[in-house]
Amino acid sequence: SVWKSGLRAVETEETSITKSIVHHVQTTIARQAYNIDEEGAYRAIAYSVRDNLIVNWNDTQMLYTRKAPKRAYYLSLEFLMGRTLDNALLNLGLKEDYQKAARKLGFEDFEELVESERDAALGNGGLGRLAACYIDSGATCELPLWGYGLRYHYGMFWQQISTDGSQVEAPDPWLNHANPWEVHRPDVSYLVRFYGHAERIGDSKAIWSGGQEVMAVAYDVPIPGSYTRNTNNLRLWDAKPKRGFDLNSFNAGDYEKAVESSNSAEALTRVLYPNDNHMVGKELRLKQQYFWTAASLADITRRFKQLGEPFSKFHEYVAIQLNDTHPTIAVPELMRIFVDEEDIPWDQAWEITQKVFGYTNHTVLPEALEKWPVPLFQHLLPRHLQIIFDLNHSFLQAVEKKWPNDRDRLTRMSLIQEGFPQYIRMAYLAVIGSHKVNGVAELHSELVRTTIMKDFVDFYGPSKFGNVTNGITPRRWLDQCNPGLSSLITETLGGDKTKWLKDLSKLEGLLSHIDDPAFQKKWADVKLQNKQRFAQFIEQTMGVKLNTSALFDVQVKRLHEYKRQSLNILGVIHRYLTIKSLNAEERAKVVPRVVLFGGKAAPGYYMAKLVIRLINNVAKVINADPDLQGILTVLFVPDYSVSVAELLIPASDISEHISTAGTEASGTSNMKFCFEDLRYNHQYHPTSLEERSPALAVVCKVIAEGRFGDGSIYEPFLNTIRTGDYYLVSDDFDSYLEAQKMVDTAYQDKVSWVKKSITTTAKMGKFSSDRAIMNYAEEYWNIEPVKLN
Ligand code: 26Y
Repeated sequence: SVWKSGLRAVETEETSITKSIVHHVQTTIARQAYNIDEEGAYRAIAYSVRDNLIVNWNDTQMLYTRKAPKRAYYLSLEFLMGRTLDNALLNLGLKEDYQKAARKLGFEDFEELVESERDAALGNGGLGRLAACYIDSGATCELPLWGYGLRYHYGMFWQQISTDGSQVEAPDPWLNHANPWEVHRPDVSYLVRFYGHAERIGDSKAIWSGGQEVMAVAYDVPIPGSYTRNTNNLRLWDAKPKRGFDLNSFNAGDYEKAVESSNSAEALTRVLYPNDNHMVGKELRLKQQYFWTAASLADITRRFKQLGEPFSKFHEYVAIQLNDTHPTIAVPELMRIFVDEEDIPWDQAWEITQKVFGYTNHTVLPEALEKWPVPLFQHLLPRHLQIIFDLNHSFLQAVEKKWPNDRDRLTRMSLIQEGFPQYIRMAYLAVIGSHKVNGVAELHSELVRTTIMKDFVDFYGPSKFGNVTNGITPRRWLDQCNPGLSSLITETLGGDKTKWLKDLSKLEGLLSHIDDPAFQKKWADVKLQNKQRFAQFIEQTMGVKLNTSALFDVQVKRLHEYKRQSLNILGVIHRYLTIKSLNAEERAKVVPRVVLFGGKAAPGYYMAKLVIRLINNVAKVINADPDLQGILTVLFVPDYSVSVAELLIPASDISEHISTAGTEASGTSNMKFCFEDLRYNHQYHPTSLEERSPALAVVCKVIAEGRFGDGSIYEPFLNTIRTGDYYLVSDDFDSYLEAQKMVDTAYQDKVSWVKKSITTTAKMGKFSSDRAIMNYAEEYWNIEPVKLN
């Protein structure tokens, strides 16, 4: 076949694959081949696949070292990877061979083996999953691109739903199971300092000493490209105490304190903070940010130094992308390395620094913009605070020069927000430290330019502020999770999967088949099979039967007020009340629906958790009502994750993106920017809920009266709608119901629905993360592909 010959040292003949698996059964996991369970078989297969990845990884890294191209580094505090085995096998083109080998060893159902892998859930949601898609595309596009992140011992929490319908969080100790996909590199380690004191010497340099030192140790995760041998690296840092434990305390006879101090070092990479789009100013979180950033920059500068080039050329070899403001401390850290450690004059150091960094903004929500108290910085990172104040000083001088005597402007643009305490505005620091800033969708980037960054656009000019529309990897999100559709597309487009999988614009070729009834039938059959696959999963895990001929209406995303799961569930209640009021004959005409919710709420987010509770209790009532059987089913799928998404998304007919206009960074729908005016109306011309939406008033009344369990529980939620209604649920409720009616009508015309579905897929080409990553490579990083043969 096309691909097999692409592997070098590790043979891919079926017999040698079997041999390699058996070898790992007997050695790596130390068992007998005849006495092995699913989990053991999964691990042996994973180690065998990893052998292939490592050979390719080594060759790729040697090639990059030899050719010394400019490299890009993606700094992200989150990489929401999900499972690796299936993805790696597909990218290598070895899935069938491994399937056959597994069968020989007595494992008929390969998917079951694949499912015994745990998700690597090192991210919250969109931003973390984006990072995972981007490193897949970086490898596929053969770009010299590495990711840098943290090796959290506990990933995103495991969400359970208690009997009263509430979210309960449990830890996710994913590393308690061996992780075959990482390579521990104790030889790659750096010391990272915290606290201590900074003493100025001269007018720009300083010496930072004392405090605490923590060791950062590298764990490398190979990232295979799709149908290429190029295999990139995701380097995750783990924290270790400098010397096992604190020797000083030990010698002083305080064994417990010694161990305690080692605990505090290891606490750094203990857990992923489960907040999404909401800033919580915890010291440990800032420590994580600096620890990861400092280790990554130390590693990047060490690699640069091996080239033997002068630091004046640093930006010709290094591009660093800041995934949101989380790594912004990298800006003063690189200045510290240049000025304090490498003796580079301040002005030159600043010029190079700005050329190195690019900053991606993912939100305009004020509550998500990072601000850190100056006193905390002073304590934890005294040298960085000096650098930030020095940078701010010369930046404000430049602003003053451009707009003399404009005090308001200086106050607005300062890196420091005045007050008690003062705060450091991380987004502004990221902007002044970067050569380019981008938003993640056309609409969002325009909002960045005209709202939160307006003053900076005036100062630097518009060319510094661009857009890179987000993308997703078609490998995981089409080929891997929807094999039925993938095969149908391949057979329709001429038999070579790699052609469209690596150039997604080729999907447009589907349009010429859109009127072919046989093709339409196959397309609809794939959807039905995906619904059946998902229904089976739901029956096994939740004991609920789903009507697979119903319209599957899905809203899966983090629980957040701005995303308005509230609007959806209130609409569901309205639908329920409407159906209840119909007679049997009318009911038979209703378009059946399965409404699926999924997503986690930040553990401290009271209102989001209350909405989860409401959804679950509405589901309980509706699903138990014989009048609604097969017509309306509502489910909250617990513990939504990458792996659940891979089952659920292919089964969906519609997906709801109903956030308040302008709040979802990557929302591309043409909602109007009218929320300011509407909020003004609420504040100054308060009208009752009955006036704003009689239909919604009834729904709220029914909740309050206790139809879905004790109504008083939901009072705080209902009050957010009755008064203030910051997220404009009542303003949009009636038109939301109208839109849902249109969906029902459209769904009844099966042929036209299938055609809509085909058109949607055919026009998805632009949203491949390959296009997005090439956009970054060309316009932000100035890097080029380096192909491994
Ligand atoms: C400051 C900290 C608490 C924080 C932590 C996580 C702030 C933000 C986040 C996560 C943000 C996030 O996931 N944003 C999403 O990024 C996606 C990729 O660009 C967008 O598609 C999505 O609209 C945006 O909400």
